[in-house]
Amino acid sequence: MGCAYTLKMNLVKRILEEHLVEGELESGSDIAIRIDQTLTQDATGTMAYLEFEAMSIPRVKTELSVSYVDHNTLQTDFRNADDHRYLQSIAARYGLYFSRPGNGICHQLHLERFARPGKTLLGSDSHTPTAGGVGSLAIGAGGLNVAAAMAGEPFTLKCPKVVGVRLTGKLSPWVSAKDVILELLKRVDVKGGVGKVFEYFGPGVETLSVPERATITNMGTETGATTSIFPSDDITRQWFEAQGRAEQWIRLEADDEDYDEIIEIDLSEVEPMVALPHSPGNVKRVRDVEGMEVQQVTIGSCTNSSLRDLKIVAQILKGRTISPNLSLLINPGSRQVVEHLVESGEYNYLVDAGARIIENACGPCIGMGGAPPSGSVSVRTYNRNFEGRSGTKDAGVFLVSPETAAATAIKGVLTDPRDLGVAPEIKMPDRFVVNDNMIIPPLPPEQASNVEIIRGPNIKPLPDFPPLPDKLEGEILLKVGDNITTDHIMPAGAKILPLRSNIPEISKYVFSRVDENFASRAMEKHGGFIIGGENYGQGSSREHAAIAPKHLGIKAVIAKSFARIHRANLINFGILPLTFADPSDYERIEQGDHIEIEVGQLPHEMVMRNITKGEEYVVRHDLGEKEQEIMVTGGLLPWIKKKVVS
Ligand code: MIC
Ligand code: SF4
Repeated sequence: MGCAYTLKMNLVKRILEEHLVEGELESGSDIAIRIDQTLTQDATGTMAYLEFEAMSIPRVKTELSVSYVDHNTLQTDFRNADDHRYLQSIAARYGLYFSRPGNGICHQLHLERFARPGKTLLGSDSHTPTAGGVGSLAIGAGGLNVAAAMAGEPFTLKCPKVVGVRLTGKLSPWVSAKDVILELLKRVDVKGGVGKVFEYFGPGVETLSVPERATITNMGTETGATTSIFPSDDITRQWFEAQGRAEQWIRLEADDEDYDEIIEIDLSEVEPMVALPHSPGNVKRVRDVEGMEVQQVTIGSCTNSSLRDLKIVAQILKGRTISPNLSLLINPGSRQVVEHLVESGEYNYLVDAGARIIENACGPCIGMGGAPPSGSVSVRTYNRNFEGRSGTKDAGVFLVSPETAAATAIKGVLTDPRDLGVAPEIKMPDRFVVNDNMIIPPLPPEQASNVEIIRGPNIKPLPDFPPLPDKLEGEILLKVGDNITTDHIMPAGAKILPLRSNIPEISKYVFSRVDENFASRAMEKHGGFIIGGENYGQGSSREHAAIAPKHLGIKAVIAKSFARIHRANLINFGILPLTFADPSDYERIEQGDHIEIEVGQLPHEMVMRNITKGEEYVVRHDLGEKEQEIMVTGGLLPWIKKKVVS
């Protein structure tokens, strides 16, 4: 069990301690925590439920599990629709809530309807920390980890360092929460949060509404952080009351500021910010880069699709017309948001100004439609601007606040919203319209056990995961640089996303945007190795970035460092994540080199022989005891099956 009970603790420690099942609350050491809630979305969910089914558990063991459909809603053929039907039947059979397509984006919906202060939430999507906006300890993970949590397994993670972000002051007109998180990204970049949780505190907290806090915790993901969290205070209470969930609110505030590190942000000094292509960490002041011509503006996504955000956009656009040189797309976060916009008349301001309002779903954020023209500038309120993610490889995506996006849509050039004069006021409702008719509740167990699971032809069974051999050998199939994202490894978008339930098919696209021959080379050589730089696998939680390479025979990735979720996904699917003892060895290895590693019983240091060059390098792993067992067994699924049988 964890450290002795102390009354004074920061929020993160307090929630971790209440959920601790194994280990000590010392940063960097392996701990396991009980998971209260899970969420999945359709692009990672089908795989997660195939994995859950393979665990032979009759019903989810969590307090609450929700299956959302929001990513794959284009339905250009039967495949997405088949996945939705499969997910609905799974939810009915195993005791989950099912949020039907069109209801909204998982994170916005979870914040509105299910997230609770003090609860742990594990989601198969990297932006699960959105729920940290109401004081939930919400962590993104691979689908298999979420499946294991639904089966009642505790979730293992490295006990994070807790960074206190002290907010003072108050945001100026035209500046909003997105600018705050961009300011943080400017300071810490896309790796600065690795192994850490950002806990917000200080007098500035009470100046931010729940949706604003959620924008900040949502995009905290882009720093590489395990999660981000706000306290649950009177502002949070008002949110719960307005959502008709007053009884689910509890007060939860840090009673000690014993942070490992403190970052100070004076909200009154924050200015409109923008992340330049192709990294969310490439942040500048809008003032410093304003004026460039823009061909597309998109507003929405799980970062900025709340009622607060779309109301301000509507008020800015009221009575105006968007610039003739660009198009404006809006993907709202939920039906609740849309219903309020309609009721207040603000929906018309958007439509009249020329906005193309699309479905309440991820949409253009993940390249599901709405691709910008070639060579263009797309200004988005989203959280990621990785190359090619928009669906247009040579477009440059700029990430901004809703205020900056709306001002830009009017002017046709990147615009600091302060140039528009007096900032509009918005009025938030005291009570939200609550209509959960698109959320199907779990069936009682006696009815659930009769439900038939419906699988379409695109849903292929999981591949086999054989145990780790004593020796790994083969060719270096690819060498890449720093900050390789999961969008590089396993691209998404309208063409590839529908293949998420079909590993043999989706495997053909591994690294396709980096090297189109990668998959065929890997197949021809019967697998091999990948060499990566720093922060390999940043971004999404998609476990396809591990399963698909596994299917192609990838045995190990040797990198300078790994992003948290991707590292866990590699282990879950039996690919060994190794780092160089001497990072300069990275320079010596080339694509095509033949290498051998005796892994035996997985000592923490091993010798990697480069047969082609006649050299040897020391490589390391940092796997904890349980992770080593999982790796040797061939992955988390065979490990859990073995545990269930024994
Ligand atoms: C993303 O924003 O990249 C996604 C799509 O939501 C992913 C999940 C996925 O790849 O399905 C994420 O962030 O985890
Ligand atoms: Fe969906 Fe985009 Fe949010 Fe990912 S980042 S969950 S694709 S809206």
